[in-house]
Amino acid sequence: SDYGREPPRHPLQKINSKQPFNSEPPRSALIASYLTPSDFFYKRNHGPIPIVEQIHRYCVSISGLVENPKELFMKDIRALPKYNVTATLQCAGNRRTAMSKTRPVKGVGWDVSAIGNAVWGGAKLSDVLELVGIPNLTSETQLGGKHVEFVSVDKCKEENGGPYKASIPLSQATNPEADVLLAYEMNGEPLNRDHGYPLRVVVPGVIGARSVKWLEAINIIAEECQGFFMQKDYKMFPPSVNWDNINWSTRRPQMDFPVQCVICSLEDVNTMKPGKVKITGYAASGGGRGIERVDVSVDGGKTWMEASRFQKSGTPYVADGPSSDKWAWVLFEVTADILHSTEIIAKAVDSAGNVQPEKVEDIWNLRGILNTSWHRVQVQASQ
Ligand code: MTE
Ligand code: MO
Repeated sequence: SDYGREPPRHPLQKINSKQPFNSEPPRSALIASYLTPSDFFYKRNHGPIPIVEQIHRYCVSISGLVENPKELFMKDIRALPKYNVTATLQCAGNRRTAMSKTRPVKGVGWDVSAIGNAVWGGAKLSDVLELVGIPNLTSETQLGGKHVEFVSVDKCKEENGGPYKASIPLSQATNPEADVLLAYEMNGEPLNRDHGYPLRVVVPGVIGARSVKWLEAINIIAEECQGFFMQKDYKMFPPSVNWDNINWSTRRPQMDFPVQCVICSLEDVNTMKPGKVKITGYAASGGGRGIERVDVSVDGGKTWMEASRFQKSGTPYVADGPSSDKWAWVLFEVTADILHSTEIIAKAVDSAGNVQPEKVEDIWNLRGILNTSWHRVQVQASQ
């Protein structure tokens, strides 16, 4: 079958679906380091992993509304200035399993680890687009509301066997500060097959679905990409919409991810001896917004403590500060005395003052995306 040549995966990856392959690491792996090693990085696929054998023949075509359509080989992309961007990738379906406990939702079940933080190395999309005559301009009149579509080589059943695709606005694609990359490295190593070898898009601050892997074509188009994953999936609906009354065209494709925060040092239910407990996890927001604050409660939300936040050790983390990685998560840590059985909660505030919803019920949606409700874990104190 098409699934006969899948790459090897680390045995600690918890498999949520085999074909296509979807897996996430245990919670504890995420807080073991600021950068997530590719072995522990979640894998989110909609079809078999493509095989690219003759790398010197591999090329990306750039066409559509451009003056000079081009085919770029890996050597052409490597000849452009190389950037290393630390960016967190998060699947819109992260924490879906918890949402489905309120009411069933459609989609692959994920615990809290459909997220990872890596250094992506590659060319800036804005530089690539200059090669076909599109200047680095953010003026809307110049760009005329156009979009940049990314097309892969994988075969997805949602696309009737066609490739995975997505688009972003041309204004974001041509803006060097948006740091959109065509990446060929992850954490200093060549991308591996699971993560898009030989070349993938990385759109920092945006749900993972727009970071197309195994990139084959870039099209400059007048309208948003009409593919399944833009128009019939990865859209946020209110709790009143169900599969009988859904009208997909009433919503826009989700782009930036909202502020998120998760405790990773504990499972959903824990037994422990009363005493001091270190509570650790991640917090991240989309659109380049930093994390202003992380609040932790060890009494079910009656009182709150502020957690300390960090990215690289040694440098103090300041939200949106000059030395912070603006597209990356922060890890947080707080130590508390736990004397009785209780509920521990974490929630974050981003640099725009956005907060997380308290209850998952209030943001339930039929596709089970963007579960950013306060993260809760139960602790049973045992003598
Ligand atoms: N690109 C292709 N070609 N095919 C896919 O199935 N999945 C998307 C995105 N890019 C996908 C893709 C989704 S939904 C996510 S969350 C990220 O890739 C996951 O990237 P990762 O597997 O490297 O973690
Ligand atoms: Mo995703």
